[in-house]
Amino acid sequence: MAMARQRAASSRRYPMAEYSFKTLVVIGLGYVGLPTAAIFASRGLDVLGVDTNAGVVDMINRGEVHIVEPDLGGIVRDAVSGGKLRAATAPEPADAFIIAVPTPFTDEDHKPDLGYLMAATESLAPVLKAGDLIVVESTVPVGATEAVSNRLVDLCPGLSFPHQTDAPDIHIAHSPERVLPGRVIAELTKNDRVIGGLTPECGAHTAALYALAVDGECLLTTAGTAELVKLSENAYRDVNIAFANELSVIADKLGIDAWEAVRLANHHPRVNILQPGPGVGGHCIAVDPWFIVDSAPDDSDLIRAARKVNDAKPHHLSGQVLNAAKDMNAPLIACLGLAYKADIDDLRQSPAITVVQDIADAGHPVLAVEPHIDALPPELDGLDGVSLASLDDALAQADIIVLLVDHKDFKAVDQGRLAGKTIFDARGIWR
Ligand code: SAJ
Repeated sequence: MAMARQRAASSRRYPMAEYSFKTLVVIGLGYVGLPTAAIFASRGLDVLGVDTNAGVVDMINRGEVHIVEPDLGGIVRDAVSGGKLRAATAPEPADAFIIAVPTPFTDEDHKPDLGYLMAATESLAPVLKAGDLIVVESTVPVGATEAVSNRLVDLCPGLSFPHQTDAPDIHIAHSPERVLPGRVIAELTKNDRVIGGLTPECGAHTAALYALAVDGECLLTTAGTAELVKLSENAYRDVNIAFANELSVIADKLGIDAWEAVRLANHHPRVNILQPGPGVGGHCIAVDPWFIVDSAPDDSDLIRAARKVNDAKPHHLSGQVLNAAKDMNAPLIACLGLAYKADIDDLRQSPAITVVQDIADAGHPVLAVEPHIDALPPELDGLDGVSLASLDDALAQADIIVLLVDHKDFKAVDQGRLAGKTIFDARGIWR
């Protein structure tokens, strides 16, 4: 941590002492905001977490968490019982504010929906004072951090903002979260941070804040560059997963095992193909590339094509399953896993849900197995023939088994129990 402090300090014009942080408000207590609030609290700041969901606020104030994420529960419990972390539904005055709210896209045309970001921004207006710092951690399209500054000018007539002057009352920066669900706590502190200030001082102020919690390097740039960097990281992964998924569709057609082909190709010293799967889910990789497409629609053919390949993959898989079901008499189909990836409870944008929907829409009963939830998600609840089942029941009863998520429990299945059943292993774990 000392090194990170030094690096941050060396890139600033003013001595570090100029910025001191006793209080922090984190807006949005989801997969990123809650761990961020808890880590800063564990490093000694008095942290208020803000969420519009009163149920989440109550849970956190009891020292409990609403998210499955390794090590998060203990850190939150300790921070709350130590009096360093509390939650509320509205912000209070503080030295710094981190915004970590969702930035989804609109269903119809994949345009960024900045509604939550702007609502969070507006909620800060009554509590801001000269000298405060606002950091946007949410993944946003290029230009959104400046839009935050613009919005506040109208709401806070007595204060100056960084798009107006080099020496504003309020500093604003973008510092995108880059943590991998399932490894959030480690990655929050270890990963390097890209920090894009609307002015260089905004960046330095932000680096001083993150140096309190981050052991990785703080890399200073402009807000626009930081915005594009974050989007590029996820688009890069999406394009690479699309390559693996397209290859697996081709391999299926040619009667070749895609995972074996990928494994052997990866023996080449300069080849590292990712793993084919049922498609790409989650709140980031399936969303963020569209923000680039929206900013430059005429110049983003590859990024758009990757999105289409990955979005088509669950339908390719359900087509294969339905094809096999045609030749069977009223088969019972089990789908193993609803989460968007292994060993988490997050179902957002999950391709597994699309596969279950396709199979149910074709009139087949589906036993859905997801060890991390205890009720079907709204997309599947009430869908004719879909029920939540235990792994044991599904393995005992189903004629067709579709493995959608490489959860630990599914990897551990004794393959003798699959004998006589038709298997679609979309993660290549039972090969
Ligand atoms: N997937 C594959 N094959 C692979 C790798 C992933 O099919 O070889 C699928 C997964 O099953 C999942 C999806 O892709 O459905 C995305 O999973 P992921 O583990 O690649 O990434 P996320 O969405 O959980 O987290 C990503 C990370 N970004 C990058 O790795 C560039 C994380 O660092 C970001 O912080 C996060 O997005 C975010 O919040 O933006």
